[in-house]
Amino acid sequence: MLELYQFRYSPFCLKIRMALQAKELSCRIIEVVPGVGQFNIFRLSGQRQVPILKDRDNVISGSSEIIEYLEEIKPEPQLIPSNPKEAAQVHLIENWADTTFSNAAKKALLKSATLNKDLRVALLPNEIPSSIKEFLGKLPCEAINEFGSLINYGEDSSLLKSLKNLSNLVHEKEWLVGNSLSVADLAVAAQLSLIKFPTSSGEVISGKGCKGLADDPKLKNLFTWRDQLELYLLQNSSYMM
Ligand SMILES: N[C@@H](CCC(=O)N[C@@H](CS)C(=O)NCC(=O)O)C(=O)O
Repeated sequence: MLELYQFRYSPFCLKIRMALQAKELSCRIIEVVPGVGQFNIFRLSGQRQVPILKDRDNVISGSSEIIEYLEEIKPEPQLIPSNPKEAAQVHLIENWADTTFSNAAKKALLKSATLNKDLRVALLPNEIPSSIKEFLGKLPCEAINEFGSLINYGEDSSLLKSLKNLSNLVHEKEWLVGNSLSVADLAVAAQLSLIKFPTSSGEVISGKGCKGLADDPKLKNLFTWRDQLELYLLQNSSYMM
């Protein structure tokens, strides 16, 4: 049985859960506690980040490497096209989503969380006792608002521009590259979860996200596309444990 070590709200872990769903692979999900739980991740994989995938004696870290491994053990449906031009497009989009988009989305979410008590509390791990959650929720914004001035969602923000470009890309076409689902779709949809959490994140946080982006009418298409992608994958999801 495959085992996925993850953080519940990590977009990189969501990317892997979506790939597992697409391939209809059964998997045991192991929730890692940020901090102490990462000692075990280091012991298993020699580095501290999630996701890691364990398949008997094989331990794979890095979401792109995990998806390449899944392509090997279950080639269908193919998430990396065989056509070299399409494969190049997929890798470029995946790399952009995993780096530039991911960093900008993380900063945008941190900014929103510093300004919004409910979001801040919802993002805390389940393991934190409710009394501490309550205390953290009450901290004055200024005390933790070091990111407050970093992000600007004005017309010229590069994050907003990229999201509008993506919104146009998915307007008439179901898939970002070619005519079928690829890792480009999964990588983009996964990082979008930080901008607006999807239904699969659970009712505590679903629909919450970055004020000024999650509710921007120009990005509505993009979130609808992501929600439809989740529904499409959900059809296969009864195997997650
Ligand atoms: N390039 C890695 C990025 C993974 C990553 O950034 N994981 C974050 C969670 S979203 C993490 O484990 N952070 C904890 C840490 O860096 O200590 C991938 O594609 O899997």
